[in-house]
Amino acid sequence: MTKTIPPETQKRALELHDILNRANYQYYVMDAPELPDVEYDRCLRELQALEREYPQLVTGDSPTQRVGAEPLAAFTQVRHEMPMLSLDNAFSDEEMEDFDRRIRERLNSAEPVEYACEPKLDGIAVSLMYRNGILERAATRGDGTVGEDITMNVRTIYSVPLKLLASDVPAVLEVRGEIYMPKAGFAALNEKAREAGEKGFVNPRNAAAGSLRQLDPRITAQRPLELCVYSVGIVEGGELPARHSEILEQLNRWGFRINSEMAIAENIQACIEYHRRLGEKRPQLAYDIDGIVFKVNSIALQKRLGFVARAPRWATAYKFPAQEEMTELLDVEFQVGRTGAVTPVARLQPVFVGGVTVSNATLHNRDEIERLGVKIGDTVIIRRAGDVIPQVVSVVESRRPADARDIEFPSHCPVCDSPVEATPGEAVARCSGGLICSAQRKQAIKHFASRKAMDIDGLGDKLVEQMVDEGLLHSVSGLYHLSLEPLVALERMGEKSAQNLLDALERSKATTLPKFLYALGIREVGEATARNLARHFGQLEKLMQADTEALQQVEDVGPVVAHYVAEFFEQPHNLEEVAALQQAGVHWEDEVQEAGAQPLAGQTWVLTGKLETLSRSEAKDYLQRLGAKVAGSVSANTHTVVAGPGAGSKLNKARELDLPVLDEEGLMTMLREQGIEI
Ligand code: 9MJ
Repeated sequence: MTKTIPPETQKRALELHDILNRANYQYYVMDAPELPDVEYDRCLRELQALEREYPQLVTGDSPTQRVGAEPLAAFTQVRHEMPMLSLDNAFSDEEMEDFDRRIRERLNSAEPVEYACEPKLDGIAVSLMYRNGILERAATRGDGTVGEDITMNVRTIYSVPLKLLASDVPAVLEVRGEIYMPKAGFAALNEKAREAGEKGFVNPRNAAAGSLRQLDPRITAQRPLELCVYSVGIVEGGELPARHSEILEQLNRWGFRINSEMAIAENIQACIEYHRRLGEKRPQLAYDIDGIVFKVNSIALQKRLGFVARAPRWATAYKFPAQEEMTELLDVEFQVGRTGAVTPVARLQPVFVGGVTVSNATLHNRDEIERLGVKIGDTVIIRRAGDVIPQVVSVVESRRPADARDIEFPSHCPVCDSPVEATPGEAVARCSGGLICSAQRKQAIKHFASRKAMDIDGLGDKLVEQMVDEGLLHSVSGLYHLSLEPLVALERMGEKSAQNLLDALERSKATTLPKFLYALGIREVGEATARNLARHFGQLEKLMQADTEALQQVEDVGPVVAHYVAEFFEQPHNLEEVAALQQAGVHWEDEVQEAGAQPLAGQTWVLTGKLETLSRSEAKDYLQRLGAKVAGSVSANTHTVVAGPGAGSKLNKARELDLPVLDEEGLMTMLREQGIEI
């Protein structure tokens, strides 16, 4: 038997609805959170507890319903009483002017027409039906006349009001808009899918569609979907403003998210200008758009203009160049990068996409080829968004030719024939040839010469390739042994540019420690890390001696970076190169170490035997304060051993390894010299 709900409980439940609805609105619609998270959670838990006690309180508009209801067996069909329209397209400024001219002719007016401008979201069009302010039904557009009932899924989206925020709303209000997935949410979702070994979605639009098509609303609830509204359908029992832009503002006050880029244009030229401006801004927007929608702003004029077939005469979508196109995968080549990473590159039948002609696209790595299931000869979809390098996003399997070939990942480097090795747990396969591999050498030299590294003017990529190919240059340090004659003998190199290059090389010798470290091209050591390393250690020698533990004392250096740095300075050929560079005259001033200088940074000390003046822990503390690591056993990495009376095997080992040994006296002297008062 259900318990009767006491009136004060009913009242409290409604109060909690209001608090939570308003908090959702501030957070998800207005991007201006008001209620602290803890308070939100507290109210939600209180409401959940009430609903557990009185299940009759669980209504479709309860804020607790966002988590997703039980799965459905199938979607039911919904007929749109007022058809959901499609839009005509325009692809050029001229077509926009034609659109405007047709409108003014039909209105028999020489006056400019005012338009509302809205980014055209690339998502799924939906209709939301509110009765007495409560969301009753959500449906997809479908074919414009019949769509699918996705109410349970739509309720999980926080920017969808379950109840409108005012009481003066029309008794029946159908609101239309787009459900979409912002770019960041899409990237995170795909990242998770990839980690789980799943396929992921091709683009945010497909991800939004797939998420809404889930029969289990609890899955939809996990997806980062948003709603943005742009028109109304059926309205009964209430009046709306006379202009489209004002209707949107009204909808916003009632609880809906509208596009913050929306603007009003006084005439068609202003529309064209808006389209150009948003086209530039497109890569920075948080969501995908495929054009701009322009609508006659006056509802009275919209009514006079009416419709042709399925599209209104009073609106058009001025499209941007497509960011995705189909083309043929002609071949796959493998490029070797600076760190030996072997990257498959798709050679494509040239195609115009995202405003440029694309003939190559990255395939990233072996896992990506597998994930896409792509073969040579396939028709593929290429995406180029903003300045991002073109990607192969999917394969059109229905178009696969009979003679499509598998892509074979090379077992040996295509440049130097050294074995290609896959690191466990890493998607990237690498050429094991190191600097034997001319591809890696070329990249290392290009990086060394680049502006943020040694900044060698006039040493472009082509010239580096030419010099390595002609056997003129074998290493980074070889740059400083170049002479005029062989340079002049190179194709397209005159005496003047050869001399300019030698002068630039000479100038580059005076550098800074951060630039030099960055120039070495140690894996994962970018400019910022190089700067942190230089500041922490002050001198190259100290950095070179540092073990991984000491390296991790540096800001932003974790175990991975520490490993790469330590490994770099363990390899004899790297040490030879560094020495050769210094010998050739590359020099810098030591860095001023950051506050709390650590002169023993990078050193490992060992304490053994009995100490008399200091306790063991005091000695350890002082050494650590100076940046040393204090270890329990002696190895070749040990910098100094402090031995007191009774020292045994550790002292013997230190002697064997010819390590510096100090007695307590010596330790005290050193500590005092470093400014420690004992
Ligand atoms: C999108 N997709 O952003 C319309 N749309 O208006 C906007 N779509 C539309 N308006 C009438 N902003 C039919 C479709």
